[in-house]
Amino acid sequence: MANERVMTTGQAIVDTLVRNGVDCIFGIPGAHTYQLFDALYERGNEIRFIGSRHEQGAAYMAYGYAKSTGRIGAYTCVPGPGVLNTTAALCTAYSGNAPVLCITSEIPAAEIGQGHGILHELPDQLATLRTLTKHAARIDHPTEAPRIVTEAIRHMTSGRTRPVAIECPWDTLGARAMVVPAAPAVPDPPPPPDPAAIEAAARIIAAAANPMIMLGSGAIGARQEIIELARLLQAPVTAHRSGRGIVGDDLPFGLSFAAALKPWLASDVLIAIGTRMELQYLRWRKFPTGVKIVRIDIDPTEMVRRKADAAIVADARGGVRALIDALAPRIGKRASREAEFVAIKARSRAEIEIVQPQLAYLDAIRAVLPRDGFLVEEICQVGFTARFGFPVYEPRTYVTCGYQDNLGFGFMTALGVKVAHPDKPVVSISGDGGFMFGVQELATAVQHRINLVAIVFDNRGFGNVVRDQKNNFAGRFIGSSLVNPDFVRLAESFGAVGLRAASPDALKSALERALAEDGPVLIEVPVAPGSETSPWPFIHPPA
Ligand SMILES: Cc1ncc(C[n+]2csc(CCOP(=O)(O)OP(=O)(O)O)c2C)c(N)n1
Repeated sequence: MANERVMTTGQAIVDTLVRNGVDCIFGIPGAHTYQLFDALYERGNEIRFIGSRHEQGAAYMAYGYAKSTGRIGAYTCVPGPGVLNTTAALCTAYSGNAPVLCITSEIPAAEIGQGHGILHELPDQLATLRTLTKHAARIDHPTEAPRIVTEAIRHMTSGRTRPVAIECPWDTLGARAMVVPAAPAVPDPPPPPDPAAIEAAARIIAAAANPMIMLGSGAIGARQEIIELARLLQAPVTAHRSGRGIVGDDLPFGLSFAAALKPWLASDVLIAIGTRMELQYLRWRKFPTGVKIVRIDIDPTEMVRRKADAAIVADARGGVRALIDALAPRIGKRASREAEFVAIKARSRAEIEIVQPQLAYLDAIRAVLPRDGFLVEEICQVGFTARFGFPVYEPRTYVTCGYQDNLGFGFMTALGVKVAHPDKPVVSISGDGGFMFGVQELATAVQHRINLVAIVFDNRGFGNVVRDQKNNFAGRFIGSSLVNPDFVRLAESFGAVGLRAASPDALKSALERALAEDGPVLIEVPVAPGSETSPWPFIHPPA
């Protein structure tokens, strides 16, 4: 067969990555991965390496790359502590349905399972990786590398995308053999929608007076079809996190979840597309009497987790197209409800106006960030508010951490978003607490000229915890106040630009300036501790 040649396993892995379109890999080298890094050095024109300052940074960057593009986000790290340092990002990729590929090493092959206490040994690393990913495998010989890497990529990109991991023992990475490359991975075709399920769904939906459409990240590929469905039904569309921007907040049908709660309580059918329905089941926790649920999801297990009255196992695009085809002949042209939805949105905006100062800062960011610019949220007062208070216009441009809500993911993830979109503005918003989880990656931003803007809202504490301890524990504050560096000088010491903005207007000017800079920028926004209005009544309304 053509192209076969003698390669190390490291070379065979890198060759397979290149054949599968991986053009960038994040990571940190070590003795166990030298052979992989040497192979990356050889193929430096085809695959860019970006070194981080902590493995968690590399894995979050891979997550940001994957989440914002839908393409493979790859990272590499040493085994044992290196791989364990990436596990928060791996569980984020799992919860965010992101195609993240972890490539790591192992102790020498013959030592695995012996318990001799070899450098970086874990009791069972492969088992650990299997619990954090959709698929994990070990490469035992150079000849196996093309097949095992390709197979992992096929698993990752078929059906519900989720992270996968590959490990290769230290000595095996350097072993040589005649290697036959494999053809690039071809994802399994999505299941075709079952006509009986489509018929059941169409019957339910055609009889409904007030259907609502709910979107998750599984709906990202079906934008046109979903807008067509919303128009046909004159139905409002909402999303919780990753589904935002598919139906933009500037379309009459696109309702933030704050705006969608009231219409939800008057709904008779929920059409849930590529979503776990966290909003309905875990946040709102209220169901209108007699409401019927129609689900379209590529993950069959979702239909077991939360039962539907009609369950369509299909990709969003195929499923929604089949549904429209079945519905169109049954329902005539419906009167436009666009004015009604626009009025609901305006009322909701007036209601959320009390969430200050967060909303004013988000308005300032939205005024400057172009509609296709990226905002990476965080687990902070401004980030929570952004979920319902920051309008999103394009799919994937609002980057979240899925259901993990893991503090600190934002800034590191934003670096990966910017690497994937060098020509688009990328803004990360963090609290002082969360930002410091990844502060070392300011060095990565400067070294690799990753020109993002990091806005740090400094309220000198874990603000959310401060509020909870004040309200629920009679002000018995513990572990929630923070002593911080001067963030402007901190940024400057890394070689980044540091700015301070003490009002929404000042943030607007600072952000305009920051986006014109040729380098990463940190903008510190001082906020009086405890001064933020709680956004929680809009996210998790009282029962
Ligand atoms: C990995 C992780 N650790 C801890 C928490 C718990 N937690 C949630 S919010 C929060 C405080 C966030 O503080 P900061 O980043 O300063 O934002 P603020 O709420 O002050 O705006 C903490 C500690 C978490 N969600 N994730």
